[in-house]
Amino acid sequence: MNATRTTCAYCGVGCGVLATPAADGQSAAIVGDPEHPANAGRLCSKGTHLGETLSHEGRLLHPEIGGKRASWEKAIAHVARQFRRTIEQYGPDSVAFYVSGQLLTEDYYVANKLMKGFIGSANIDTNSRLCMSSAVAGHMRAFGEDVVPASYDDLDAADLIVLVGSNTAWCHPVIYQRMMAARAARGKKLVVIDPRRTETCADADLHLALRPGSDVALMNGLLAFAMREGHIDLDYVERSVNVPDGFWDSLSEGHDLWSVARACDLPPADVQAFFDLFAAHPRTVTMFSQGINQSIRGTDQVNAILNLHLATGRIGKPGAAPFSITGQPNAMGGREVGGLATTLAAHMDFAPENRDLVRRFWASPTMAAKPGLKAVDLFRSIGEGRVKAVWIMATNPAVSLPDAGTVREALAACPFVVVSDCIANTDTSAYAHVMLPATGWGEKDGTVTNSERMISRQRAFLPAAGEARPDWWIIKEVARAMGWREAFSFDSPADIYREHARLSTYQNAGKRVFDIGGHAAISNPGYDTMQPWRWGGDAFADGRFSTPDGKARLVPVNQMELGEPLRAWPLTLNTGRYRDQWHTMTRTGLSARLGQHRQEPLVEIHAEDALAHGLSDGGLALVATPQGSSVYRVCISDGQRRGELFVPIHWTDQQSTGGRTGVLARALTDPHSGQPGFKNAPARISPFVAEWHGFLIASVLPDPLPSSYATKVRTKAGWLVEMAGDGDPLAFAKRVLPRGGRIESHDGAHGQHRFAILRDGVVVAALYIGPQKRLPRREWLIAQLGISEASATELLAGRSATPAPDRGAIVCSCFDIGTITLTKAITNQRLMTTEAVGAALSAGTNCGSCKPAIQRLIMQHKEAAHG
Ligand SMILES: Nc1nc2c(c(=O)[nH]1)N[C@H]1C(S)=C(S)[C@@H](COP(=O)(O)OP(=O)(O)OC[C@H]3O[C@@H](n4cnc5c(=O)[nH]c(N)nc54)[C@H](O)[C@@H]3O)O[C@H]1N2
Ligand SMILES: Nc1nc2c(c(=O)[nH]1)N[C@H]1C(S)=C(S)[C@@H](COP(=O)(O)OP(=O)(O)OC[C@H]3O[C@@H](n4cnc5c(=O)[nH]c(N)nc54)[C@H](O)[C@@H]3O)O[C@H]1N2
Ligand code: SF4
Ligand SMILES: [Mo]
Repeated sequence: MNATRTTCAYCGVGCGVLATPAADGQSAAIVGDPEHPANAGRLCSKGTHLGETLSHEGRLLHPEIGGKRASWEKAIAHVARQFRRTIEQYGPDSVAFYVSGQLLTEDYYVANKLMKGFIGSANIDTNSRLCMSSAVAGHMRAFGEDVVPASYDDLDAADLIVLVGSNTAWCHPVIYQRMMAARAARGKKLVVIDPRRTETCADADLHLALRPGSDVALMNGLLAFAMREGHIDLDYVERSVNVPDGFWDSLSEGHDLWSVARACDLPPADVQAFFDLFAAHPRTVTMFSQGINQSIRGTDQVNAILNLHLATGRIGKPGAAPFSITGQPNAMGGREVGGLATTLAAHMDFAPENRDLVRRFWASPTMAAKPGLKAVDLFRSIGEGRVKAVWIMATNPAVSLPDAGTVREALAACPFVVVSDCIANTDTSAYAHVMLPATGWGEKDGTVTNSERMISRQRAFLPAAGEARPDWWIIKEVARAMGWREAFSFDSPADIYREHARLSTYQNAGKRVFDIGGHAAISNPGYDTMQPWRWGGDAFADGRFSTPDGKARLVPVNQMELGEPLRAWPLTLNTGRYRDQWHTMTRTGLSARLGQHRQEPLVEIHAEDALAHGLSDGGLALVATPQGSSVYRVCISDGQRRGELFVPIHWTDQQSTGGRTGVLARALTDPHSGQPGFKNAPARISPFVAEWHGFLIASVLPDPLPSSYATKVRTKAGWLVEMAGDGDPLAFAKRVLPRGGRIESHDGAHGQHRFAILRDGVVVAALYIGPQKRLPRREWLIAQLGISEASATELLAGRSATPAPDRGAIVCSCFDIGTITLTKAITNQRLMTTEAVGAALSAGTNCGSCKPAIQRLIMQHKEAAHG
């Protein structure tokens, strides 16, 4: 069968993929598309293992009303009726949509048109509010339009790349690899600004582990330095930038090197080194993401970066740009259609002339008059009973919104909740009155826009699972059932794309850069064969911006007060992502290979803090904030600053009783963008005490997992469950172990209990309980599941009688290579580059996502050898 050209389901890099479906219709061979400009054939670990996430396991296969199977006809009529009634009784602002940067542009366009143009409310917001709304607000303030003035080519052309609040090596791995390739070829400089030492720092010239939330002080300090040392591009500023009165005066005091170093808690020499690098390399790209956006001063932080680039003229030139990199595959498409409650459509806001224009174009009977509720406020309104019907599409707010506990209470109290998802059981679907099955990646058709404004096609290569339907189809059917048949008579994604393109150009006359009118009449075959293309070209290269006077604006921003930690909450909680998991794990959680990289949610902590709080590496800890608490596995890390904790965002009720980061985050938001400050919450930590620790390896899981801490991860032949609990371990074993031939051993003196269950001589489960430090290593045991010739003594010992060398924690998920194997090879064979390691062990030679980790092991070896 021929491969289908499509685009990766995950991050905003937007890599091209070639997918060849297998005969079973539930898996596919996946390789990078060598012709796609974003990745030229490369894929990261998540993209590489997409094929393992396509099975129908866990899929929602038909509509449900009140938990019972229903026909599409009934489900659509029911949703339309409930929304209509609510609107008739309480007005259009009593209903809402909460959508997602993981919808395709066509889905997004129809949802936005229905809410803003026909229901007549702007209560449609998206999870992009949690993701890059501060970047949007910053762009609007500085440029007059939300345009990202950068491309991946700029990363190739730059002499200096500054990564601010971005763990690129894990979150945008293919971009990271591209930067590293250009660095190897041309020796460009790399600076990473992040309180944590992440793998992104593995090959950096400079890492500034600044105090969290002090980025404005650093950027303003650099701007003041540039002013003092003559690095301001006066001609450019004169021609293209509007400077408010007093702007420069405000930078003349308190921005000397020492003040900046103190505010950021950095060595002055490091700050100076950064400033000198900036001064020496006019071709600078500053790439930023959640360390900047997810702050209660996110918009100011964005503008501090934009100010720097505008004042030094480092914008609109090859290799010189501020670059807000997007997280989700279609965060940019969502901006284009106006999916945020605060924008209208096609890069227009709610100014009267824009409202009028869009109203005429849509022939809208009831155009929304004003911006709608932003995500956090939207869910607050649901909780207060003002919003009475909500439709959630392609996002999991019961996990991902801040103060997720209160969000759940709001959903539980909401009279009518509709959820469109591909997966049946999510933490959010637990609250749904109606569930609508959406087609997933590989089954749906449409377009997405990546971080650099490149529009690519996603194409179907698999049949829809069960009765699943594309999101655009579901939304337009509900719109038609609500009475707007004519306006929603779309027959295909191509129909929708053409209308979207027509709106972008309708009476635009060069006012907005977003104009894809060239595709207003694209034919169906033209749409089907569309090649990846970038809109907006070299935006702002002519020094003209989308403001009335054509000039960009410097925005005065001040460093917020950071204050001292409170006695009750002595620590700061930082949250973020793991290399091999995607958000709430509904898809990456299906892959055994991706599950190997991090098998549990960890709380990373500095050794001295661990000591001070009585924690040991590998033990469990309770992390608490004023909002809530959850349990994590302790990981002592020299990459953490003192006083700071880091936890991942991925774990949900579906995988774990712990690691519930959503309940810890505060619902505090940036005043301009409404984006929550996810990266920074006051916290405390204490040991989580349990009478026993254990783990279960099983081909089928017991349900529910009856212990006070349990977290599961998929393995090749089943599951690994890490657990801790109180009470009699033998009674516990009885409850969780499946039927079958049982072998067991007990060492009462050490509190050790070991069990294995065999059926027809095949290992189906094994359970080990004891004090945690004495538990056997997992890898060998995991490999015994489903095997028939395992020996009883070996199983109970937890290791082979002729043990293979221990690999250590898996680093390379493509070739199953662990830290210990790598470290040994680096030391014994003197492998001093990632290429040499690749040649010797293959590690890092497939997707390359683990190269930064390998690089770090090489650096550690060099440091040890020299120190
Ligand atoms: N593997 C993987 N990749 C993903 C995703 C995923 O779930 N998994 N999700 C995608 C999405 S939607 C997004 S939005 C992106 C996010 O991509 P990133 O923004 O790169 O990811 P995060 O881990 O959220 O946070 C980045 C870094 O910000 C740092 N930070 C925290 N506070 C501060 C601060 O005050 N100042 C500075 N300078 N830095 C700070 C954190 O320590 C962290 O290392 O990733 C995308 N890619
Ligand atoms: N504490 C903390 N919280 C955070 C963050 C953080 O850094 N810290 N980051 C925030 C950010 S940047 C983001 S982007 C969010 C992400 O958070 P979410 O958007 O809640 O996470 P996902 O797991 O991506 O949810 C997507 C859902 O859509 C479903 N889905 C997938 N494809 C389709 C489709 O085609 N159609 C439909 N209808 N459904 C589909 C999936 O099964 C899944 O249930 O989390 C935010 N929350
Ligand atoms: S970098 Fe990885 S996750 Fe992102 S689009 Fe490319 S292959 Fe997909
Ligand atoms: Mo995101």
